[in-house]
Amino acid sequence: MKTLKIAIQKSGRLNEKSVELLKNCGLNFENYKSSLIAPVSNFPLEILFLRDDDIPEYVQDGIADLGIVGENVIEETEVQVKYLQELGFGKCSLKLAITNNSEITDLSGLNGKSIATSYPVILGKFLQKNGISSDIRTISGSVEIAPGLGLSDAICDIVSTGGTLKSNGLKPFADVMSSQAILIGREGIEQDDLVQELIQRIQSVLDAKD
Ligand code: PRT
Ligand code: ZN
Repeated sequence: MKTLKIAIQKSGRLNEKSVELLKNCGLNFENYKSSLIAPVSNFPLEILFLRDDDIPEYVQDGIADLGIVGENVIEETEVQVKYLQELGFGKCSLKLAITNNSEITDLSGLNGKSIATSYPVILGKFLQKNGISSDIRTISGSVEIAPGLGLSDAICDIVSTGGTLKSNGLKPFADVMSSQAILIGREGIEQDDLVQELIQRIQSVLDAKD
């Protein structure tokens, strides 16, 4: 019998809820922090624990059949994968933000300005759609400190409570995309009986929460 593989985040904001969801689906597995693969004892499934950034490509390339990852990461990596189920956790927004004393008042004010982000692909498409031409500065983390350091005029980053923006003297200015954790699968995998069984179990768990 074949064994499916599902990739979830090894540690970070989506790890705990992903593990909890799979356990609530009745799947038995050990969740050792040290192991990268956990076999499920009562379903033909293996769980791969990965950096979230790697999950979309692993699923696209068939190294994993399924994955749980934020929509922001899927869109940024521009992969060909199937959206199977919205999971309702990991909710956040990708927003443009400016300093509290910024003179920018609308999107067109970003023309010719620099924007720091870890999401150059999504931001680039958003700016193009809105006819704005800015200098995108890609940095991999601590984006919120960029304006204070004089590295950029604005930022585009993930916001959930808004606390990080506030404590860095920034204010949200425009919504670029909203995101949540999504169950993705490689193209065609949704036809598989085992995948359908798993999606049904996930949907029952999510329905029971409503
Ligand atoms: O190690 P690995 O690469 O796997 O993890 P990571 O550090 O890249 O990602 P992680 O664990 O931080 O986030 C995983 C996913 O959770 C993201 O891709 C989003 O889909 C989702 N998510 C939900 C968030 C947040 N909420 C969030 N608040 N991701 C990041 N943040 C950060 C944000 O970047 C900012 O620095 O939290 C800060 C803002 O939070 P607030 O509450 O102050 O607004
Ligand atoms: Zn990551």
